[in-house]
Amino acid sequence: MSAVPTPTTTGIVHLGLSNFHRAHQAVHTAAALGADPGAWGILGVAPRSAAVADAMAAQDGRYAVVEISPEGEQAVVPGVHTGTLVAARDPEPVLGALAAPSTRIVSLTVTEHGYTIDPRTGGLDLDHDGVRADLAGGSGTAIGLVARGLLRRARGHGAPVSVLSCDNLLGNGDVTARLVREFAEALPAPERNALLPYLDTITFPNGMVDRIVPATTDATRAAAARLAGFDGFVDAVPVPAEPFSMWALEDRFAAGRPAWEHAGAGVPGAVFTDDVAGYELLKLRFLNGTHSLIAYLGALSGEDLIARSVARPAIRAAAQRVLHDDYRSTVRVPAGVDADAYAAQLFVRWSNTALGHRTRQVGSDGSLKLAQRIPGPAAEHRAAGRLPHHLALTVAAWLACVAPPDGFDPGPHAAAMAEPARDRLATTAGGPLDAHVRAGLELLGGDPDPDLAARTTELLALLVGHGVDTAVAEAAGERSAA
Ligand code: CS2
Repeated sequence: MSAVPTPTTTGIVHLGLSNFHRAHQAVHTAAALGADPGAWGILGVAPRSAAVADAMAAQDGRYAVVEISPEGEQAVVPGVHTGTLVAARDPEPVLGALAAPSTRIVSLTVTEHGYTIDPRTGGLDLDHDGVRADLAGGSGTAIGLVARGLLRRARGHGAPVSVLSCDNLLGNGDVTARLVREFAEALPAPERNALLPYLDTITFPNGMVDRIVPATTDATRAAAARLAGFDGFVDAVPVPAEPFSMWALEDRFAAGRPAWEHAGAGVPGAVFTDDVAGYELLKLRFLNGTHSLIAYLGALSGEDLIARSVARPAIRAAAQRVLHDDYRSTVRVPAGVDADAYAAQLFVRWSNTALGHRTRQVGSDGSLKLAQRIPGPAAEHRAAGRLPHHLALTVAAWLACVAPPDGFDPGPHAAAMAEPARDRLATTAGGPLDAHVRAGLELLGGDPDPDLAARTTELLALLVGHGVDTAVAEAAGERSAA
């Protein structure tokens, strides 16, 4: 249950009322305020959907985080939200909150998809309809909304603020800063000239976020009812989460921050470090990169859950290989971190069957997620003359799931994955496999390396022709001549 009285002042406006925010930043903020109270209540802003925002409002901002481990469940009630809004429905109050002098942090969990990045350039997608509408005065995209909120601050009191991305993007603060700046530069002169100098006075700290947070189910609601014991209402929007949580951040906050270094509410304190890049690479590659491979191979094997997927010997072996052979050598492990222990712990975290984390959730938005996970390490291996077979297998398994070659049925879990590039990839799915693979690799970024493309094509042919076990054995160089 909540250890802290709900704060009354909003210090943080958070965009993206996702389960991830509600089980990570909100819980770390509860820990911080439990140890060191302050004016750091969170106003939660949902971009479009009113479901969670309205349910939370009806519950006075309270909800339970149900921590699920194989040993059992326990509930924590963060109780740090001062209110909720829906940006598409209430744009004016949201802009007002972003611009309020009492707002000292603007944070985001809008997923890789929400940053409106052009995958070809890595910059802001100026052809995106939403970005164009926002440049003309709207505030419908995350970057547009942040920029318009900052513009209002710039034209008003001019007090500094920090913009804190909590998404799985490499250099998430730097990326957000660059996108906001590109947006500002594309504005008409009066707005541009007001916003650009203000951007120099604020900060965009980088951070690494880590907690596995599945979607809410009826089982989560039943557990919350059993464990959280709210008086007078049934929690409609509890969040399931694994017990593990980690947050590594740069301590560059232009207008202060909660004392997130404190442990509490079931989570350890955040790590403040100048080497966030090391933590990000470790996490994005060891965890997220391997997670993607498990999800795609699992879905292709008919598995609904990550835990059941990683329990399959072939998938477990492939996960070990991608992590240790293809990711590990590309990560400069931060001082004081035991990479072996982190890797071993990952397999325990992924094996948490009770958590119910689904292959379709991790496999969704693959074109955007893999762009963060594959091209960087693949290029490092190619530059050193090595072929990263299991990165090729990851791309092949992604394509088999979301852009299956004609005549191949990847099964219901793959079919249920959301993929923004599905239509685009479908245009090459009926043609030669090598052209299809090239199109897929191009979408992840850059000019595909020919050897990587050829290896990916071979593995895709095996996946769709002979199944997961054969493709895994081939990637590991263990396929018998027969
Ligand atoms: C997962 C992440 O869906 C995904 O792509 O890899 O959401 C993962 O569960 C979190 O990043 C864990 O910190």
